[in-house]
Amino acid sequence: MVNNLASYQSFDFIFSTVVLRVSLAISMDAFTNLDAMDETTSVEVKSFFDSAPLLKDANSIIRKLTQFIDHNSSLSGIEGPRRVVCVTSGGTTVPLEQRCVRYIDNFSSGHRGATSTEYFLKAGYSVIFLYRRGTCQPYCRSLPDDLLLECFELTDDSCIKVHESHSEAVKRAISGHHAAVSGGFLLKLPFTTIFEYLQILKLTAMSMKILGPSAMFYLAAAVSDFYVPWESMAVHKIQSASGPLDMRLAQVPKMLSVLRKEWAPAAFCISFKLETDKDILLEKADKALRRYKMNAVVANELSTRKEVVILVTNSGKVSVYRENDHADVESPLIKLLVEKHSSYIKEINA
Ligand code: 9Z3
Repeated sequence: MVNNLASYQSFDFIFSTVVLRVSLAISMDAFTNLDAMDETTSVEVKSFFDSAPLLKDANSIIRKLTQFIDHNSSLSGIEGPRRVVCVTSGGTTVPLEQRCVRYIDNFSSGHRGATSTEYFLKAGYSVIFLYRRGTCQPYCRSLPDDLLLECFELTDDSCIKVHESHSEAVKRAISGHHAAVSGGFLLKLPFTTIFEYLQILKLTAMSMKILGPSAMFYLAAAVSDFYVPWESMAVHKIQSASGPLDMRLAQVPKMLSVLRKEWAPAAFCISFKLETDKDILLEKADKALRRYKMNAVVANELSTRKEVVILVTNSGKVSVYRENDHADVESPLIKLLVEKHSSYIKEINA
C-alpha cells in the first residue's frame, strides 16, 4: 500500500529512505462477528465522512451527475433502459499533512479503467469515469506520454500539424472521445485523495440509485486501506529534523458494504482484488465476494494483470485471457460482465 511511486514526485519525502512505522488502528481480528462488523463499519463510515475535508465543487459535481443521469435514464439501450456504469480508475492518495507536501500513494496507472470505459461505451453503456487526475484516459491509450511534443510538428509556414506517424491514433482518440461526450454518454469526474474519491463515489452512487438494476459499479480504482484522519493530521509540512517518522494510520472503513446496502442497493457491483502473492489471491477474492455481497470480484495479480484476470462469482471462477499479445484482456472481460449484468436484470425484473 505504501509504495515508492511517490519518489517520482519532486517532493523530498522518499519512502525508501524514511522509516515509516505503520501501526494499524484497527485489527482485522476484531471482525469475527459479521453483525458487530456491520455496526462498527457504519459508525466508522459516518465518522469518516463527518471529519473529511469539504469536497470542493460538490455543487458542480452534483449538477453534472443529475444532468447525466436525467439524460441517460430517458434513453433506451440494450434490452431496456440505457445502462450506466460507474468505472473507478487510478489510485487514491493519503495526505500526510493538511497543506499537503507528502502523501502515500496506491499503485494504478489507470489503464484498466480507461480501457474498460472504451469497451463499456462500445457495448452501449454510458459511463461515469471516476478517475485519478493525471492517469490514463479513455481513447488516449495509444498516444505517447509527451503528447504535444511527439504528435505535432511545425510546418514551414509555422502552422501546427499532426505528425504522420501518429495521425491515425490522434484521429481515433478525437473521434471516439467526441462521440462519447457529445452524445452525453461519458462523464469524467477527477479525484486525487481518498477523501475526494469516497465523497464523489457516494454522490455518484446516490444519484445512480434511481436506475435500479440498470446501474453497474466497476470498481477498478486502487483504494487506500489506511489513512490519516483529517483532525489528527499535521497542518504544516512535517519537519525532518526530529528524526524518523512514527505515525499511526487508521483503517479506511469498508465502503463496499455501504454502497451495496445503502447507496445503490439494486445495482450490479463488481469489485477488484489485487494481490502480489498469487497463493492468497483467490481466497481473498472469495472473501470479498461474500463479505461485501458483490455480484462479481475480478481477481488479478500485479505482474500479470494485463494478460489474465479471474472472474469470481457465486457460480464459480473463470479465467479470462487476452486473445493475443496485442489484445486487451478487458475486451473478453467486459463482454462476460455485460452478459452477467443482462442475466441479473432479467432475474430482478422476473
Ligand atoms: C485493480 O486490481 C486493478 O485491476 C489494477 C489495474 C489497479 C491492478 P492499472 O490501473 O492496474 O491498469 O495499472 N484494482 C483494485 C485494487 C484495489 O485496491 N483493490 C482493493 C483490494 O484489493 C479492494 S477495493 O483490497
